[in-house]
Amino acid sequence: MAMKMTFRWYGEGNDRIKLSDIKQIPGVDGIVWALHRKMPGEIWEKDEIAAVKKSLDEYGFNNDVVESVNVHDDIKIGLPSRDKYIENYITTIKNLSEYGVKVICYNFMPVFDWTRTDLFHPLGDGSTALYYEKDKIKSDYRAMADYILGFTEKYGMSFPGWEPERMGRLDELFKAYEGVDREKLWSNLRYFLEALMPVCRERGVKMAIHTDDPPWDIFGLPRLLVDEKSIDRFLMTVDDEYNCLTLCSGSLNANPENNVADIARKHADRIAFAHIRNVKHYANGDFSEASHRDRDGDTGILEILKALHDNGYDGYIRPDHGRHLWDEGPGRVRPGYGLYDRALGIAYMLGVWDSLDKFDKK
Ligand SMILES: [Mn+2]
Repeated sequence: MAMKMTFRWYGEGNDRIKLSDIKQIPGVDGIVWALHRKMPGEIWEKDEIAAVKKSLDEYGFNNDVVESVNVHDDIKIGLPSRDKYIENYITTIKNLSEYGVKVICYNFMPVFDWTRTDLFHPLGDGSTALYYEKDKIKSDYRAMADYILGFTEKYGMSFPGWEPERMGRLDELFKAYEGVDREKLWSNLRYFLEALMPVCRERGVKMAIHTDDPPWDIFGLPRLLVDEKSIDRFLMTVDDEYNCLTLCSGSLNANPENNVADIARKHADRIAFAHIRNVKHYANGDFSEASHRDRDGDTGILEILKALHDNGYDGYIRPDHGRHLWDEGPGRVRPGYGLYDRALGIAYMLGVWDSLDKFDKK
């Protein structure tokens, strides 16, 4: 079994990139997809899933990986209503499995999904990338949310995890999370996964949690999947081959102390999906995303790929975010999800992988 390369695509009418463009990138086996108009907690219906599968089939892409089926806040908070939303989630897993889905990527971050302070930060060579300025994420969550939401409104885009409907209730959400400390959040995550595991086993669907981005608490909200120790805890808490990780190299390495290759080596058998992205660190704690080339950042892309390869990794990989190149300015591209740099990232990763296959036989 070989590693399977994938490419994230936001769907017909929701992504400027066409499946026919992606088809021209060498080595892409599958599309990482989602029903992006679904609110967390809603059931994904069979006919909706079938329609996406059909469009991917036409290009010979597999639909094995979904990113994301978002988790309703009531589940993360641990409200009595969580059982109803967990039932819905289970129905969605069953529906997805009927159309061949094998991995569901999700996250368990309170209130905010990924967080950045500049979506088009100039890198000095004419390209731009996502950027995190540490000083801007101190106490005023409203200012950060306004920046991201202002962008989505201006360009008519919605981002996963940044649904304007949810963000409109920010103060209310923060209040609802008030009693949820780190241990409570761990136990709510465990409750959720233990409810899901029987159906995952029965249907052959792996739940692959995305590591938190960035990997530290923000605005007083706890984050769980932040380093090697917490990942150990997560995998032991629900020790089931269907309870897996989405190893996101860029998220983890936003903390320069995280050695992503070590984590990949240690848990290769529980990684169902890998997001490969390079990060460049600045002394003051800011970070910028960078090209996939190992030496353009500090994440250790070569070490990570070798760690996966050495351990016979046969899961899914995708280039995570890319820079915005050539004509990919604001309004013309989803931040982080342009065509060109992700295609270059795939070429780089496959170059490394093919070389390891050929010259580094174990
Ligand atoms: Mn990621």
